[in-house]
Amino acid sequence: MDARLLKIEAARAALSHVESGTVIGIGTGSTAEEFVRLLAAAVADGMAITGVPTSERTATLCRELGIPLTTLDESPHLAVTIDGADEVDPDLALIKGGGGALLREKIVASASDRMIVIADETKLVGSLGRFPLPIEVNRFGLAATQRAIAAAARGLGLEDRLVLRKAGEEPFLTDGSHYIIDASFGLIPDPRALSNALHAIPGVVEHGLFLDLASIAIIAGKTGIKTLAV
Ligand code: ABF
Repeated sequence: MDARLLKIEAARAALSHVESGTVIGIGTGSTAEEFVRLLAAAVADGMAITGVPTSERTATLCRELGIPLTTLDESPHLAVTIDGADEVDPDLALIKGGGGALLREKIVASASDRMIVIADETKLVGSLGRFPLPIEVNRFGLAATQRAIAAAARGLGLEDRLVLRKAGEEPFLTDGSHYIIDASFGLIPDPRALSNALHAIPGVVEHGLFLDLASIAIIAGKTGIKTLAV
């Protein structure tokens, strides 16, 4: 079964966790896009849903497909957020941010009673870190922030290969006008220690380790759907 069909299957299963009459967070990425398309069909069939998008890209897609939108300022408490991930470990710790939307994704997920991750089986890992960790950083003092991230990595016995994400020849800018550093730390045995070390660096706005946020992961594989819960 090809990857897109797996994403659609995971997205379809997530729809059953969404109740009509609620406000939900809507993630970014190709799997989340499949969920948006299925949600739009359910809204067209009469499901009363209002969405809080996690990126301008997702907001545009929702508007094009007729999904009513609101903001966290109008609805600061969400029933559930449905979003993708780059890696999911057995404790449902995630690496996210491949889509460049990690800050708004983490803000929206944190404002939700539940976060449900939808992914194909290639995202399941035994230990996080094969996928470079996206770190959203302030543009001011970039070199000093990079130096501090590398020092924090070495202090935790991790590799410290940092790459500034580009969009063509220019640095990639997030919806919040920040830069993203993709950090290849190698396997991350203690995600919480790394999260704490990164949060201690003033130039770090947020990072793509999502800890204690996802309560359910819906994983679509060749043998069917697997639902992990913590
Ligand atoms: C977004 O979707 C990102 O945080 C995450 O990196 C990405 C996963 O994308 P895809 O579903 O396209 O694999 O949530």
